[in-house]
Amino acid sequence: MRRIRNAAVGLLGLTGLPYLCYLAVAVILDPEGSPADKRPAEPTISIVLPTYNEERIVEGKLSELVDLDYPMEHVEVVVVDSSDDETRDIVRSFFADRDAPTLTLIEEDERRGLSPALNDAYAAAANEVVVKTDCDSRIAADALREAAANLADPSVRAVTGRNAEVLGGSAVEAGYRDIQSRIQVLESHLDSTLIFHGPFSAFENDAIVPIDSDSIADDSELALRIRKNGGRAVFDPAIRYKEAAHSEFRKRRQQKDRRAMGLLRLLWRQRSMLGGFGNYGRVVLPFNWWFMLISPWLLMTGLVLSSAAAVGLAGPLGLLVPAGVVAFVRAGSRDALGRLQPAYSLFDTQVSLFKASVTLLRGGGSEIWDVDQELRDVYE
Ligand SMILES: Nc1nc2c(ncn2[C@@H]2O[C@H](COP(=O)(O)OP(=O)(O)OP(=O)(O)O)[C@@H](O)[C@H]2O)c(=O)[nH]1
Ligand SMILES: [Mg+2]
Repeated sequence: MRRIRNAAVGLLGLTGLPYLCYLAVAVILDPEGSPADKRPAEPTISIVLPTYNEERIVEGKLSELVDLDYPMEHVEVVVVDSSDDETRDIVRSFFADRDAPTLTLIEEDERRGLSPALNDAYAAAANEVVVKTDCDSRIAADALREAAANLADPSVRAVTGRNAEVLGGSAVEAGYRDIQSRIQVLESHLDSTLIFHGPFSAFENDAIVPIDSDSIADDSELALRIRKNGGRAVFDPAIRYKEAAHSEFRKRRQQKDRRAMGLLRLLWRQRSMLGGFGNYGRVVLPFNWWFMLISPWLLMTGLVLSSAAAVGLAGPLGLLVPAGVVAFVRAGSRDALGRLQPAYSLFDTQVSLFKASVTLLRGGGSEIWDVDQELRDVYE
C-alpha cells in the first residue's frame, strides 16, 4: 500500500514538474512584456472575420472594428461567411454606404469548417498585415497599433494578445488566463510561443501559409508554421481582448475540450519539430508536450492510485480522498475557492486535455462544431 501511495505522490509531483521548471527559468530571466523591438508603424491591414450563423452579434462586432484607433483608409475587412442565417445580409448592409474600411465578402454555399474558410480568407487578404479575430470577442481600441508595432521588428512575423477581461465573469477562466499569460511571455522571450488566440492573432501577409483543412487549432497552427519557416511568433500582453467563458465544470468541457483536442493534434502532427528550431523546439515544445500530453495522464493515474491507497490504508475513511476531489471540483466550478482558484483552473485544464487525448485516441475530433449560443448572449 505504501508503494502505491509513493507512486501516487511521485506521479502527482511529476505532473507539476514542468511548471516548477518554467517558474525557475522565469525567476532567472524575469521576462516582461513583448520581446519584440516595438516601434510605431502604420502598415495596411486586412482584418479577417470568419462567421457562422452570427446574425445576433455580427453588427456589434463590425461596429467595434470600424471604431478601432487606426486610419480606416488603410484597412480592409475580409468576412468569410458560411452561414445559413441572415449574417451576410447584415454585413453587406453595414458596409453599403461606407467608403472605409473596404469590404471583401467571401460567401460559402456550404459550411466546410473554419480552417478551409480561413485559408480562403487569407488568400484573399490583400494588405501587408493580416489580423484574424473571432466574432464573439471584443478587442481593445489600440490593438491594431500594438500589433503593428510588434511586427515592425523584422524577426517577428506573428503576434497574439492577452485575454484582459473574461466576459461573463468566470474566475476559473480568468485564473487560467493569468497563469497562461505568464507562461506565454516567458516562451516569447525564449523564442516563440505555441498558443495563438482566436480573438486576436496578427500575421505578416507574406508569412502566411495554408493550414490543414481539418485543423481545430487554426491560429496556433499558422503561428507554428510561421516559426517553422524561420519567423518569430510572440505574445504581447499589451494587445488586449475580451472573450466570454463559462465557469461551470460541465459547460466548460465543450469549449475547452475542443480547444485541447486541436492543440494535442497539432503537437502530435508537428512532432518532428522537437529538438530543432532553437529554443522553440528545445524548450517551448517539450514543455507543452509535457503539460498537454503527459501531465494529464500522470494526474489521472495519480488520483486513482491515491484514492486506492487511501482506501487500502484507512478503509472506508479513505473515501474522503475522492470525496475531497469532488468537493474541490464543485467549489472550483462556483468560483468559490478563493486563493486556490488558480490551482483549480489548472486542474480543469488538465481534465480537458485528458478527455481530449482519449477522444483523439478513439478517432474523434470533428472540425465542425455548434456555435455556443449561451456565450453569444453576453455580446448582444
Ligand atoms: N466561415 C466560418 N466561420 C466559422 C465556422 N465555424 C465557426 N466559425 C466562426 O469562427 C469564430 C470562432 O468560432 P467559435 O464557435 O466562437 O469557436 P470558439 O471560440 O473556439 O468556441 P466558443 O467557446 O464556443 O466561442 C466565430 O467567429 C465563428 O462564427 C465555419 O465553419 N465557417
Ligand atoms: Mg468563440
